[in-house]
Amino acid sequence: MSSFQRLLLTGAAGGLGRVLRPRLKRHCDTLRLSDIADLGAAAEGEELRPARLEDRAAVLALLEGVNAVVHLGGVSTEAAFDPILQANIVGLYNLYEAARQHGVKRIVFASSNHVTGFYRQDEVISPDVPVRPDGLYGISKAFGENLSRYYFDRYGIETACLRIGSSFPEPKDRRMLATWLSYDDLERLVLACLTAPLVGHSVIYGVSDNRLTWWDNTRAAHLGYRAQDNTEPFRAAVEARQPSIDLADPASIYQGGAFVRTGPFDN
Ligand code: 15L
Repeated sequence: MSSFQRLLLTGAAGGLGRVLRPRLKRHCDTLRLSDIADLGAAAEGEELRPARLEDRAAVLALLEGVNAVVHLGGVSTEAAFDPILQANIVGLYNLYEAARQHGVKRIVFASSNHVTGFYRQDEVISPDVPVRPDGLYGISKAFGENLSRYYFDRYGIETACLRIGSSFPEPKDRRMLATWLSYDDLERLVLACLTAPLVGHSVIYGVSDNRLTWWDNTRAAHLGYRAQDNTEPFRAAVEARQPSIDLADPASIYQGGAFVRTGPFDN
């Protein structure tokens, strides 16, 4: 039996959206998919609803009749302020207002490790430390974490904010030996957040069980996420590909990697 009647997945045409699309379908009768990019053809049990997040009426319609939302939509990397403002700030407000109006009570929000990207790689931090965004993208994700906290405190809408590290088929470089989140662990994490009895407003780093870690997730144990993968099987290949690190490069000093030296952009 499915856990949900209808789930909404935004950003469904993006890198992680395409990974989660078939995996979430197993847990709901109907999976509603949204993006501004091409979503392809609808499989059985899927509903395609292209929508721009900054379009308030479209987002209001998008949340009608859904039990929970996995929100991956929006700008997913460092970029100019205007697109970030539209998709990640105006769009996120639209999403939470739509959730409030339709009585949707749980959202899994793809935040990012870039909310704390200006902490150093020789520090281990927990989600309780003050944010130190490494760019406009990280700032927009911090906004999302604050907005969702307000919607929990004021309206009881639960949100799990996932500060996702680097979710790719495998770690691409030495930084990702610490930040990698396998696709199977991503699925475990999202499902834990959708099904945990109590989420409240939780902030958790989305990371596998890597030997080297910069993030302490112990306070999010109530979500029941247990990572099962780690980067050790990839270490030798990654180190051979990237034999040395420039220790003076801000990208190897700070947790956000190359994001810390991206920009400025022309708007
Ligand atoms: C992110 O937030 C991006 O969405 C992703 O593409 C990666 O670059 C990741 O961070 C990372 O930090 O590796």
